Amino acid sequence: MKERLVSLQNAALAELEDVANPQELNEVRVQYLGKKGALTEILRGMGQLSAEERPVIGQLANDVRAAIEGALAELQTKFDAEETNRRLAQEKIDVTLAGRAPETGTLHPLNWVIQQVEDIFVGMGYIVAEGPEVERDYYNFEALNLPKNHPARDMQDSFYITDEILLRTHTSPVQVRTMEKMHGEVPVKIICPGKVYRRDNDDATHSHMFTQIEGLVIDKNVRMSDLKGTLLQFVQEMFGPETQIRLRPSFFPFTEPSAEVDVTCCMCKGNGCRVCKQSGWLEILGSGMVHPRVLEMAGYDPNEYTGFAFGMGVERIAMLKYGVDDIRHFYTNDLRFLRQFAHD
Ligand code: 2U9
Repeated sequence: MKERLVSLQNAALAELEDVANPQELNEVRVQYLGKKGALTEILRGMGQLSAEERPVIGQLANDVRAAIEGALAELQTKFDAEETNRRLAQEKIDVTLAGRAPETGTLHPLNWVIQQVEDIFVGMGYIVAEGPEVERDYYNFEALNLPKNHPARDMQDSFYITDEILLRTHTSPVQVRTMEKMHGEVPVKIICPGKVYRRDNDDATHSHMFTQIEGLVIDKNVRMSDLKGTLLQFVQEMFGPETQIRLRPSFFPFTEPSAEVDVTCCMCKGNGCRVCKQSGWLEILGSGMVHPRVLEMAGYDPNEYTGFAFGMGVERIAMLKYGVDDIRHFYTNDLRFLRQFAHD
């Protein structure tokens, strides 16, 4: 048995000399030290040994195991180091290589128009105000002189959440909330951009969600001529210095008197074209003097203060300014469309 153990050790160590990779190393390990390996096989015969022989052979068997395990571990360390070196060489990165520029997005055309309109009005001393899109019936309708039976409050036209709560149909509630917060202080000079919701069927010119910008000024001695001068200044900065405006009488429950505002067509400079249907004019705004009841409900004495307000659809402005023929282009996020508005 002693001879068998010694020759087993010699055979194992000789075989290990020719081992070239971790797979072969493992095969040798299984062959000699595995559960069904050669060493186990020899040790099975231990039972037949005498009481004197057993500890001697046992010790020898342990030495043989230790010698083979030592040789295996040494080779394993060598293969591990080789593998580490191989990976270090293969996965080396050149930190001096020039980086790849990240792809940056561009401002969405609607946000760009909002930014331009805000810049123009901030230049005239206005403050930008925002408010919730889920709104109370009171702020969206009641406070704007739209009584309970008014057709614009029809359940068919608005997205109601409960009897008292709905998705705002215009940004006007932001103005009402601002007036309340000002507690009768003047001047109020605000511009309110934001999303609004109406139960329309979507088509080339309608969307159930669109973007508005409304403005409100309240002070002493605010007149219709202030409204007209403000809007003229705005459209000339927005569409070019030759742009003219024309006011047509209109009706809104929250303004009196009310006017719809046309600008000279930015496509044909007022000469008549397909876009303006040969009229030379494009409708872009609604406006008027704030209704005395609206002032009063929000805490402003209509005998002391007057105000003007106006509202515009951002999509419509963008469509006219950039010649976009379908409002749905703004929401479908086709990069070929959006990239046309990339600018510095
Ligand atoms: C308060 C008082 C008055 C806001 C106004 C309009 C006229 C208007 C439309 C333009 C196109 C909506 O997007 S659109 O469909 N808006 O015509 N909006 S005056 O009047 C107000 C607002 C708030 C407290």
